[in-house]
Amino acid sequence: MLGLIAMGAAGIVGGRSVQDRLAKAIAPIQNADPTGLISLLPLGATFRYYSVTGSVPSRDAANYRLDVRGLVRRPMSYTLTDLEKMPQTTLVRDFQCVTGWRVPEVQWSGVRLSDLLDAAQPAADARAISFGSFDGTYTESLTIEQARRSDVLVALQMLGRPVTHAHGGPVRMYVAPMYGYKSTKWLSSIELTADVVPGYWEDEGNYDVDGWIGNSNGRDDEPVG
Ligand SMILES: Nc1nc2c(c(=O)[nH]1)N[C@H]1C(S)=C(S)[C@@H](COP(=O)(O)O)O[C@H]1N2
Ligand SMILES: [Mo]
Repeated sequence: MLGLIAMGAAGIVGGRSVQDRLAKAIAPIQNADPTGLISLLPLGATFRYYSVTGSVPSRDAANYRLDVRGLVRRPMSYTLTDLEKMPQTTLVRDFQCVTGWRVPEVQWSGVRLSDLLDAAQPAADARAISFGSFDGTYTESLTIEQARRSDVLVALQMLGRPVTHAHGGPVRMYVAPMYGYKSTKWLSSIELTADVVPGYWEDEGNYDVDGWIGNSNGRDDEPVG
């Protein structure tokens, strides 16, 4: 009881309470875990399934579309088959969430985002990308320079098989050099914008817009270099 009161007093830091941040970090786990048990387990080397919305519709080759739009000369709309026919890149990297869990050596395959940007021909004033999800809520952002890196993929495969619905399939982002929140699940749109539009957690959780792994955001107990 005393401990709880002490935590409450210590919780008001920098205008945003620790409890507030914790509640927001834990909420996505509870959304994906109606039993509430997962959030009681110690964080280990396994994936959490995150969604900021209660349920997400399934999409497959019959109805999946990825739109590339905004400040581009050639707006594009890709089917899953279109994406599968493009050159695929495979990466094996640790996957790390800012809340402290990390999965070692995860294999990802997909189309380089830079290939999709080349096809769309960004206008001269396009300096950033805003990613949309068919969950209807989640958003993320990158600068064009970050988006053109060869380790930024529109991922079709994860762990050697098609990305599952729970992991954001059929198509999700995989931004290898950044924390997991930059990798939008259930990817539906790639919009070129003049300036960076901060994403869902950058607004709601005050996460860094530049989510480089190692810049711990003050949330990660064991950053990797
Ligand atoms: N659409 C959507 N994408 C998302 C999220 C989300 O809640 N919704 N969570 C992000 C966060 S914080 C992380 S760590 C990863 C988790 O991916 P996973 O659910 O496949 O483990 O997805 C990211 N992409
Ligand atoms: Mo995360």
